Amino acid sequence: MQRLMNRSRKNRTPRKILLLEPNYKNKYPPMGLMKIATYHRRLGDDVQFYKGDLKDFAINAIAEQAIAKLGNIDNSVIWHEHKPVIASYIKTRKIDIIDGIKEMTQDKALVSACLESYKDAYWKKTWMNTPLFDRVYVTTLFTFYWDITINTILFAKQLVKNPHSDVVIGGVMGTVLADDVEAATGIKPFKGLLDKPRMLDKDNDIIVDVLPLDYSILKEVDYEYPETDAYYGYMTRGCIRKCSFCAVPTLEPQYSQYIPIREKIQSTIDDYGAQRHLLLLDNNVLASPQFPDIIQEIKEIFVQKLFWVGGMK
Ligand code: B12
Repeated sequence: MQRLMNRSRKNRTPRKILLLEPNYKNKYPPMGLMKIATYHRRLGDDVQFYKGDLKDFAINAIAEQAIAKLGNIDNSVIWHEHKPVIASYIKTRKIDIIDGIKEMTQDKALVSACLESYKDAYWKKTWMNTPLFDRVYVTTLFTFYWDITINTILFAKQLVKNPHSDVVIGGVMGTVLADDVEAATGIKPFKGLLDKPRMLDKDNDIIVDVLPLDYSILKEVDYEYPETDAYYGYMTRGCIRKCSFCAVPTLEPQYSQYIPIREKIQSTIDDYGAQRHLLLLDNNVLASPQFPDIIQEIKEIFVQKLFWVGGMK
């Protein structure tokens, strides 16, 4: 697999990838996006995660662009230190906010004009003319978070060049209500799991679903997931039943009765350190004929601590 990844990474400039989780309340971090983060980082792409107020996201992104331009005008000032002030000016349009900044530079007129142009770009919505990302992934969860999820997808469309190919939707709501999501946004969501090669890109064979989670993306957002400090995973997939009221047969049509978790936990420890809890998101673990094996593996990992070095909490 490594060889394939190296080959695909060659000759390609890193893509700018944004992972968006709509700003709904949820308990567990978005595992789908954490896997997609691992996928893109392994390909050498530049990955950013966001969950929060979308207006603030846009303003911050424009402030970043302004800062890059200001660096070209006068590189004696560390403009990054003034990002909150610049963002506040873009947001409020209050000119006196940037008085202090102008005092720091010899190029007052140029700096003023630059900041004004980025403030105008936000208010006149011309910032959308320059795509900020090569691809934006939007995850979805409960169908009762319809409005906030659709608004997030509509926002994502403004951040890329070709919304139809560059905005990628997946997860529970995107799968269960795929046609409605397409009607509301014009984008056809991915249905179900990313469990086959070439689902996101045609030039590599990586299967996203089996990748370890990238925990580092969670540090990029202010949102605090109630269930933190844990290894997240599954030890089965799908369900043996096909109840008419339940979305699981659509989401995970195949029942996998035992998915070992040892290696994933080891790789989380190696990359992000030991976690306190194990949170399994299985649908029907008790239906598994290998339930004793599942419990045995958990015991070996956590009770007997058979395999890892590097400590645990
Ligand atoms: C864990 C879980 C919970 C957790 C919280 C989950 C969370 N993330 O915060 C808890 C236990 C709290 C919970 C509660 C409830 N849940 Co629940 N829950 C689940 C479960 C088992 C997993 C959801 C999850 O987080 N999956 C993690 C996923 C996102 O990671 P993944 O599998 O690696 O992702 C793959 C794909 O989804 C896809 N993908 C994911 N994101 C993306 C993004 C992109 C861009 C792409 C391309 C692909 C992609 O690719 C990934 C890799 O293969 C699902 C059933 C299921 N199997 O999905 C039910 C489910 C979502 N829950 C359901 C329900 C009904 C509930 C409750 C309403 C139950 C109740 N009556 O109280 C409550 C609601 C709580 C609330 N008000 O917030 C229903 C939702 C139905 C609906 N209409 O929305 C489901 C589908 C179960 C069912 N039986 O139908 N739930």
